[in-house]
Amino acid sequence: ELRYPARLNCAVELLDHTDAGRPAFHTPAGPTWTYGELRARVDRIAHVLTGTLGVVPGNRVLLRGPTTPWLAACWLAVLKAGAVAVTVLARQRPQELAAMCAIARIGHALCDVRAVDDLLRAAVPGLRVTTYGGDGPDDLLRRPAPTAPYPAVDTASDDVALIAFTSGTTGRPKGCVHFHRDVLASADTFSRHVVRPRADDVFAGSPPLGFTFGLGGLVIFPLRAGASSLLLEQAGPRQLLPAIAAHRVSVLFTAPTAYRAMLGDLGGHDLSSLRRCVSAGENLSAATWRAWHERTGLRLINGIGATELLHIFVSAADEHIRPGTTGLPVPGWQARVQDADGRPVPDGAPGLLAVRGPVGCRYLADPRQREYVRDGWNITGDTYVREADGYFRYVARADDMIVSAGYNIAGPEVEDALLRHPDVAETAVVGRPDEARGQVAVAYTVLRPGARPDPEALRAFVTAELAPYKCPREFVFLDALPRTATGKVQRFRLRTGGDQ
Ligand code: 3SK
Repeated sequence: ELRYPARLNCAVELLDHTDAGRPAFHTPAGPTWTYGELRARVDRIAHVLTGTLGVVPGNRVLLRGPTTPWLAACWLAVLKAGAVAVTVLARQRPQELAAMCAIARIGHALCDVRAVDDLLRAAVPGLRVTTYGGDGPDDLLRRPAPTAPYPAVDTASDDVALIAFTSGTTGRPKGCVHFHRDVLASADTFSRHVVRPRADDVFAGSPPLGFTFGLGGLVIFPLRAGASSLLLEQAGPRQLLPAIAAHRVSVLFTAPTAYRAMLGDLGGHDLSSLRRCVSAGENLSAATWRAWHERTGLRLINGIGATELLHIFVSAADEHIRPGTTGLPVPGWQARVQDADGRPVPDGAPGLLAVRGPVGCRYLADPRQREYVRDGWNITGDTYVREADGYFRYVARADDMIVSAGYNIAGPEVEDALLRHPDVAETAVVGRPDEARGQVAVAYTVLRPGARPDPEALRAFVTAELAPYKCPREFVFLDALPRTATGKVQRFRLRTGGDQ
C-alpha cells in the first residue's frame, strides 16, 4: 500500500531530488533544460504568480499552450504555490473554454501567447489572463521577480493539486479533482511497476499535457524518476519517428492509431534507443501489437487509464504482456468485472470493469459522480472479461456493444479483424438502429493511401475470421474518423450519422 506523509507538495517531490546538472527537458530546437534551470524557472514563475498576480493557495489557474518546457514549468509553479492547475487542450475552442472556466471557477490563466486568441474570445468574466513566450513587458517571463528560491507552500497531501477535464467521447465536460498525493501515486503505481523508468531514460510521446495521459507520461513520470523528457509541439507520427532517433528516446507514450501510422513509415528510422512503448487512450488490437513487435522487436505495453483516475490502472509489462489483453491490475490497484447491480460476474463472462486504488474519481459538482462511483468502486464505462488466470480483456465501451437480432457484437472485435486487412488504416464498427434487427453493425473505415473501396472483399475477409453474424452489414468509407480533442473516436457521431 502506498503511504505518503500528511503534508507534501508534489511539485517539490518531482523537482528536488535530482542533481541540478541532470537533463530535465529537451526540445527539438532549443537547448536542454537541466533540473537546476527548471527549478530556477519554476521558482521565478511562482514568485510572479503570488507576488505580482495575486494568486493565493487554492486559486484555480488555467494553463493553455502547446507542449513546451514553459508550459510544464508553469504547471509546476502553480502547484508549488499551492494553487490548483487546470491544464486544458490547445485544441479546445472558446465555448468549451468558457464552460470549463465556469465549472472550475477559474480566476487566472497562464497562456502561451500563441494560444491566447481563443481564450480571450471565450470572454470569461473576471478571468485574469497572463501570457508567456511573448515580448511585451507584461509577459509572465519578463516580469521582475526575486531570484531567491521560492519557498513551496506547505500543502496537505490531500489538498487539491489539479482539475483535469474530460468530455468523454460524448460531450459535456466534467472536471476531475486530484490531490497532491494522487500525482505521486500515478507515478508510484503504473510508472514505477510497469514502465520501470531509469534516470537515463528519455521520455517522449504525442498526448498533450492537457490530457492526463500526456501529463503523466511526459512530465510526472520522468521527473519522479529523475529522468528527462523530450517535449514536442508537433507530435504526430511523422514527427515522432525522427525525434526518437535524434534524441535517443527510450520511453514512448502514444495511442494505438499512432503506432499503426508509424508502422507505415518505419523504414530508415533508427528506433534502437526505444526500450518501452506505452499504448493507451484506446483499445490496442492484437493485430497492431503483433505488427509492432514483428517490425521493431518491441513489446507494446497496453494500458487502460482514465482522466477520472489520473492515469493507467490495468496493464502489464515484459513477459507478462499478453497480446489482445490489457493485462493485470497495476500493483496498488484492484479490478473486477461486475454486473449492472454491482455483483461480480464469473471469469470469462463480459461485464462492467470496476476498479479501486490510490486515486479515486471526484467530479467537480457533477451528478454523474453517482454513476461513476458505486460502493467504493469506480465504474469506468468499459465492458471487460476477466480470464481465468486474472488477465483483463477489453470487449467494448459499455455503450459500444451492438445487439443485432438478439446477437451481441463487440465493435472492437470486428475492428480487430478488419485491421488485419492490408487495405485498412483505421476503422470503427458501431450499431445503427434497424427496424427488423434492432441494430445492425456498420463499419466506418479509412483505407490506406492508394487502396480502393471494396466492401465485398472486406466482408469476405471478416467472415473468414469471425462468425458471419458479426460481419458488418454496411461499409462506409471516410477520409478520417471523427475524434475528440484527445484522439478518441467519437462513436456517438458515427451512430447518429454525424449530426451531433
Ligand atoms: O483516458 C485515457 O484513455 C487515459 C489513458 C491513459 C492514461 C490516462 C488517461 C486519461
